Amino acid sequence: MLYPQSNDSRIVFSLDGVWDFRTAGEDSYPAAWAGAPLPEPVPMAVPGSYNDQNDELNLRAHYGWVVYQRSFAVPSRLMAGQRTMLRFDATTHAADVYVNGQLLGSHFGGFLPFEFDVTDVLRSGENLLTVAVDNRIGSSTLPVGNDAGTAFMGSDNANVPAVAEAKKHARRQNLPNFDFFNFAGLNRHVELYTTPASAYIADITMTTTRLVDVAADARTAASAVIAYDVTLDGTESDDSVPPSEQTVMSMSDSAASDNQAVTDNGRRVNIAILDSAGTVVAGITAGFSREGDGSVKASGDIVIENARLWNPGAAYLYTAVVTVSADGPDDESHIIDEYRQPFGIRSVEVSGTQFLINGKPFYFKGFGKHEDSYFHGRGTDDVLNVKDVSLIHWLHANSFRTSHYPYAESMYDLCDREGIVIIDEVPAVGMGWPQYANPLVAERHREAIRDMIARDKNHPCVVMWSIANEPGLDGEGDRPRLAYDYFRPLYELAHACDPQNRPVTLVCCQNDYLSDITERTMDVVCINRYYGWYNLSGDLDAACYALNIELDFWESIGKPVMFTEYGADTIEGIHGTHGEMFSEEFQRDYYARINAEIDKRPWFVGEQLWNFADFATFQGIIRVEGNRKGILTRDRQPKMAAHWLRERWNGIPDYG
Ligand code: BDP
Repeated sequence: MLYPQSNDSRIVFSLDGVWDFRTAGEDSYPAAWAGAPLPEPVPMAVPGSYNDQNDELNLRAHYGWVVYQRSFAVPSRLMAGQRTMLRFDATTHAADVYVNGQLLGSHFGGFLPFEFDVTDVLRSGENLLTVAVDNRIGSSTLPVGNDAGTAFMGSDNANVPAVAEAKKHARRQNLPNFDFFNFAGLNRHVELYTTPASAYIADITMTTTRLVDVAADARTAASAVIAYDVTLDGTESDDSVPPSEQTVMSMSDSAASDNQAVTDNGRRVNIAILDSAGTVVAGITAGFSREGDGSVKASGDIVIENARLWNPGAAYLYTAVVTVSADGPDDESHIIDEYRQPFGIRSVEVSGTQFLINGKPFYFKGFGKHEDSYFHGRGTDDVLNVKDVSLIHWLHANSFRTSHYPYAESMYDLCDREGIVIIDEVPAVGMGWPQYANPLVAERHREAIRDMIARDKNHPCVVMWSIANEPGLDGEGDRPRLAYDYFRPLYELAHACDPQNRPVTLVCCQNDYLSDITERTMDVVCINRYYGWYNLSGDLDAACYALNIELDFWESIGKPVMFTEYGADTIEGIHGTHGEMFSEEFQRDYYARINAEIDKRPWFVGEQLWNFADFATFQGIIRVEGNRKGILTRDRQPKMAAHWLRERWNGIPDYG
């Protein structure tokens, strides 16, 4: 699914703004609300989580459905003959969407886009858009919650009669099996956009398949072969077409060459490759052909001479200007549709114990993050994203993981442009044995992997896919292969979906690494470790001793290994001469000691600590105003460790 774009063939209308809002029931919402103005609504900004936007309603505690509504008018003359789509960048977690009282459909899954064709639904004048959103999580959702609904975080005390009785009467609430606040609602942008109706560009894939003579600094290659793949759809896209012929043009030819391959229905694609200055450096014209699965595609190779490579810290982007055209009855060529797809040229590969970008061993310096901020919750916030990227540069970091769900598209665009490396993660967090036996979870998990890779495949910043965070792994009890049997097909699916065949990982919890059989089968071993915090708490000598024992084991596996989490809760302003837990000194000392151990291991390919910044969590007895493991506060001020890490990372090059 291509991100909506305005150009000569397409229009985008934003539906962001202040909508009407009502809370509804746990299991349902009044049907009448779908087709008529909401009774006594409160204002609610979109994009944004609803939880922190209203102080009269207790929206952090809300459990179940809410209803959003707004009306809008469209310039029907502009849209005549066009295909009109209604797109949600993400709604968390389930949504029913109505236009003028008509149910368009439902979507499940809180972090990836979905859309509906509203061409025949919209009317001229005002249209009423109603979106009902359910925030409930449970044992079949991703991320995973606790079905009970009235269990409590903290001590269970089930044997205390009064507690047991009170639980029967307690309000139902979301109980996450994960440690970030369950921010919900219309978290990301809502747009209407058009494409041509008869034939439109449905998808574009640009994949670096070969680099020739990469320079020692990996900034350039004598040439790069880019595989392109353009999918055409629409009411007339499937006119039978024969296999196409195509012409590869290098920089010395012009993209406007008249040596064009034209199919018998006359429809053809032109791809002009622009460098960052907007100069055409290569191009191709090709016809479409019908694939075995019925789709209509144009695919082949484009060669770019003297290619500039995308590198961490030294990004370089090209743009593929994709134009579909056909000859009209007047024999003149007419443009049917067009789309500008940015892409970067780079390779990613695991070789032995190294993680190679453009053939050079890369070292990950960075963090796990969250989409999380005051007032917005998990709502898309470009000011925050720009600020975070500037802090990543300030820290001399080069990467982060989208823990624990795919982020808004604009963050990937920023990282493409700023040369920041991303490990892209699906919202599979909180998983264990009940989920492995549940086919609905497996189906949702497959869908999340497919949709994430389909959405993010062209981003050069994405160098690895993470198919889960800290799932229960095998080795315990009498079901030794359950996790392996569940995750192996997903690992293979991720590889099969990715045209670039990037490395795939699963991020593993502090566990019995000797008996676990799944983590070691990943392309990169990604470990979350809390020696010195959750275990051996406060004793950094013991923590280092334990870590070294475990690292000796990973050395024997012969794969690249990295931290994807390690850290210590730290309250800014708490200090101590001997750096006890929760003090700023302890966090700094923790990183100094643990990092000194990994520095001895050349096969250790990265340190992504936990977390970039403090973030909101569900309330509970181990969280004071959320998770405080940030090296920055929630309002992005550095703790003492941030200054220490900044100096350390300044001394560690991206390429080892
Ligand atoms: C890990 C989780 C992460 C938590 C972190 C913590 O992956 O989401 O926030 O622990 O407890 O288990 O700080």
